[in-house]
Amino acid sequence: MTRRDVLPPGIAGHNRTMVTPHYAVMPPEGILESRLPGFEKTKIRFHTSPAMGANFAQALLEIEDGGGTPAPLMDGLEHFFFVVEGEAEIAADGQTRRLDAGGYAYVAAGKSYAVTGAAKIIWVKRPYVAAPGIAPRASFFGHRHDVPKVNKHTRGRNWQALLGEADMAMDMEVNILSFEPGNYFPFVETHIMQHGLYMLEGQGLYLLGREWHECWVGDFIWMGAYVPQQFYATGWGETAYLLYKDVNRDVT
Ligand code: UGY
Ligand code: MN
Repeated sequence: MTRRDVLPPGIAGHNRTMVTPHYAVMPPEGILESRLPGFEKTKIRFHTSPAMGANFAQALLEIEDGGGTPAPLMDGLEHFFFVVEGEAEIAADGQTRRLDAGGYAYVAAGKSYAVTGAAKIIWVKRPYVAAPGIAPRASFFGHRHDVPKVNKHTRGRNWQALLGEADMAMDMEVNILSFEPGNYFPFVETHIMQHGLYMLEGQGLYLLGREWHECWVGDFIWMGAYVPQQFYATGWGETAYLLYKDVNRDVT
């Protein structure tokens, strides 16, 4: 039983929501659903979009059994799908894989995509920024369990680079950062890159600008460019979050 099962939604939320021009903290209970053409029996809860100031869009897809995209879609964007719960069939550029929780797909810009199944899926999409003389990567699939955990900076803080790291063909990374209880960043980060963060496991305190925010499983955080950021994992188990980051491009 989770905390959310035993507390009324108003209490569980206790107004943790915060949206500023530089960052946003959004607990799941307040994120209302959208529906989109091309998706059946699917609730789409947008986490962020350019309307918030983000250079990408992120949503949680909640697909009922038998729902999803009855036909492949194509919109010129690059896409990332990560299965949080359930099982999904995801097609990328004509290739289909059945993915359980932790499975993911990268769909190269301008290629077709389709998603069906009974699942909760994080969906990231954005226009691809090409690098002169470097061919973009083709679409591909992966699973969280197959990506090595790399220890960085402090003991107990591990990174998994789902889309690779420092690959100049890519204009974004999606990483899973995991923290043993009590672990933290060794310094406050301030960087040009934006983030979309989805809490997969555990809980902690996030410093954004000058304020600390409590965050739990299912929360979304948007961090705009140059937002000072720092994290302390709290609770008794491992904490992990999925983290979008725009990288490898000079956009000045
Ligand atoms: O890669 C990152 O920028 C990461 N350390 N930031 C974060 O977790 N807020
Ligand atoms: Mn960062």
